[in-house]
Amino acid sequence: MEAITLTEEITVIKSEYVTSAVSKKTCPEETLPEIVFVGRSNVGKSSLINSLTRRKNLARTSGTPGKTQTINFFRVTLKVRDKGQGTRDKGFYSATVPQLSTTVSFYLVDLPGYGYAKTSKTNRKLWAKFVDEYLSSGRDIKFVCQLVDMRHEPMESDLQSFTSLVEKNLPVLVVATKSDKIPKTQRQKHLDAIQKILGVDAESILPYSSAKNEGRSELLDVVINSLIE
Ligand SMILES: Nc1nc2c(ncn2[C@@H]2O[C@H](COP(=O)(O)OP(=O)(O)OP(=O)(O)O)[C@@H](O)[C@H]2O)c(=O)[nH]1
Ligand SMILES: [Mg+2]
Repeated sequence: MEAITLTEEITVIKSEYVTSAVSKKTCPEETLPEIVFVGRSNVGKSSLINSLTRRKNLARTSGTPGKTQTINFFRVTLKVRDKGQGTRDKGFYSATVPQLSTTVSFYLVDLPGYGYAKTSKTNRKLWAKFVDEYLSSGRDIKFVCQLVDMRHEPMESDLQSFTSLVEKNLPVLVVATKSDKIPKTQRQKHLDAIQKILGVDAESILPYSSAKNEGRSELLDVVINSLIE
């Protein structure tokens, strides 16, 4: 009989749109842990929320930058099943400890992007103001995903955004999006450039493809760890 260790199994059991906010006051009253997505317009914030929840149109996406214009809250419930230690005999699995399962609920928070020149200056200023107000409001933000397009070096605006999150003492995970657009052999080079410009170590960058769901289980692991700490 061969002894094996099985890891946790994470399943999204519910995901729903809750509300759109444009100020601290219009954020949901119900407090839940929050995980936030920031980045340039068109970097793939809303697509990542759909990939994570395995929903096609939970968050609205577009090929044209400037799609998301409000702070959008999505309530998500995950089931985590700790399969425990087990033994496998001729393909049959028998657990030696009871299987435990826990459910956790939290918000995924989609933000308007920055850096899109075609949106009016007034709008951009307004978005930046309420996003900053939200990020500084003392809500229960577990961590923020700073998205950068894996194909390009981070821009000045990305560095500014990243620095401002760090200054707010928010834990930040850098997510390098659209990884499917770069051949596997080229990826490390791109990750190195991002690492260097943002001044983070390799473990703080997660390559992600919403098109292929690459990076999904790694990000779900980070989510679970942030929630159970
Ligand atoms: N190939 C590929 N395309 C992607 C990926 N993620 C997003 N896209 C595309 O990028 C475009 C922008 O995606 P969105 O998710 O709307 O981007 P956003 O960051 O929410 O943009 P704003 O709401 O305007 O700030 C869409 O055409 C998506 O299909 C990905 O992982 N791979
Ligand atoms: Mg969006």
